Amino acid sequence: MSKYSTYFTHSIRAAWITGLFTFLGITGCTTATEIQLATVGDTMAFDKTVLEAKASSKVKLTLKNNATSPAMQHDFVLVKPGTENDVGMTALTAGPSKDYIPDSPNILAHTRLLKPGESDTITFTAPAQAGDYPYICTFPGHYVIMKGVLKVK
Ligand code: CU1
Repeated sequence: MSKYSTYFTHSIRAAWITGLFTFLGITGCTTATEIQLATVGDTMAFDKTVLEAKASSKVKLTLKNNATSPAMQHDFVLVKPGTENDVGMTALTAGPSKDYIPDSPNILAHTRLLKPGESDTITFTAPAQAGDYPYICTFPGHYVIMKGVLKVK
């Protein structure tokens, strides 16, 4: 093997390794912020009303519905600042066939609608812009009091 071809082989290997590390950095190696959220008994309340995440970071969120009453179905719907009432009201027209989750550009992330005892885990990217992002439960009548804020820093 000539000097030139050895050099060539080495640079290919170096480029491949650099590429691999870049790939890992973009995908798996950045750990997601894990958030455990639950509902409180048979009430219309989340157990945490303030959550935090870094801008543009990966968030893995689990919502557990701790209710026992069949009437207490809940979800987690993250919305753009100032749109919680609007999304809460359009959820009513979305109806049960859509699990009261409307098609809205104001919704940034959401779990499915959970019956008592159920849980759902979602992963999403936190907004790139810092700010207070409201989250609500869109089951009819709940959003008025069942809400919290994701603080993006
Ligand atoms: Cu709810």
